[in-house]
Amino acid sequence: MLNIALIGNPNTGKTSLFNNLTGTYQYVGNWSGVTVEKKVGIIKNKKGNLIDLPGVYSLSPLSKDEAVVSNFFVTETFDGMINIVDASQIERNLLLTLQLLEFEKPVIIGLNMTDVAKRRGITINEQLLSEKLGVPVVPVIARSGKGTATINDLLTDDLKVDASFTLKYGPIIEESINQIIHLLPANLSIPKRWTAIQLLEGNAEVRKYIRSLGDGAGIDSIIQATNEQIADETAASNTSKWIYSVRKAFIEELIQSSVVTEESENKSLTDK
Ligand code: GDP
Ligand code: MG
Ligand code: K
Repeated sequence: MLNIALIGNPNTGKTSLFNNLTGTYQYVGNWSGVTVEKKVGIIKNKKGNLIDLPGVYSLSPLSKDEAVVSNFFVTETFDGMINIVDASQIERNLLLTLQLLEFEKPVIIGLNMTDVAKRRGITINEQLLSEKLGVPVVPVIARSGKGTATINDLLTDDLKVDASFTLKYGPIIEESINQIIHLLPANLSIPKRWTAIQLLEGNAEVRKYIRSLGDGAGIDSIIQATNEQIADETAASNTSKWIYSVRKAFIEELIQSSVVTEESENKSLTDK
């Protein structure tokens, strides 16, 4: 049985896609310790469960929804993710996507709201986007169910990572990543590079988890020294802003090559 996480920004069509991909049986409860709804359904192709995570813009927890998602990543075992991306807001949505790809598990991108994007004159070269990110990109209209059968077909037993995506964050951060990786427990069950990046960004849930495994002060001093070095030697004021700017630059380049926006006459911001 596969366990697949459904994850994306708020209001991108997660619930619509969830309902399209799962049958009538749904388990609804709360995530442990918090009053955030947890919903699990059986995928129509019977290959496993789909877990609906709260909508978030980033993994670094500022809200209890983001804490739920970070906790899920560090404590639950799952086989892959469906990342729902709003095609009409692709630039902002891809910031989360990059953090998901860094987790080194299979990702299928469900490119949703393609009808809205089309009306706004946005054309996305899915093939190119898929090549650049190393994962399948499936255009869908979650509200009507269009394209969701393709996602269903991709959820097979041999779901695998085709290409491992790596974004380099420059010499200061890369050096710190290496130092942190050496301090992480050898048998850590989550990817070390992802963990190091999240720690450097200041993900408090990930820090709590690593501390619970018994790590001492070593990691904290690397995080602090990195923050100081970034503030001194780069245009950014701290590590998390630096990491954000590297991701942003990567996304801008990606969009320049794979997204074309035409000036359309009836561009409406309220046509969802
Ligand atoms: P969630 O907040 O991510 O769970 O998103 P929902 O599934 O609740 O969808 C948010 C809104 O967008 C709802 O009004 C949906 O009907 C609408 N919606 C979802 N998918 C699409 C789509 O592909 N196209 C359009 N036009 N609207 C959509
Ligand atoms: Mg929802
Ligand atoms: K600076």
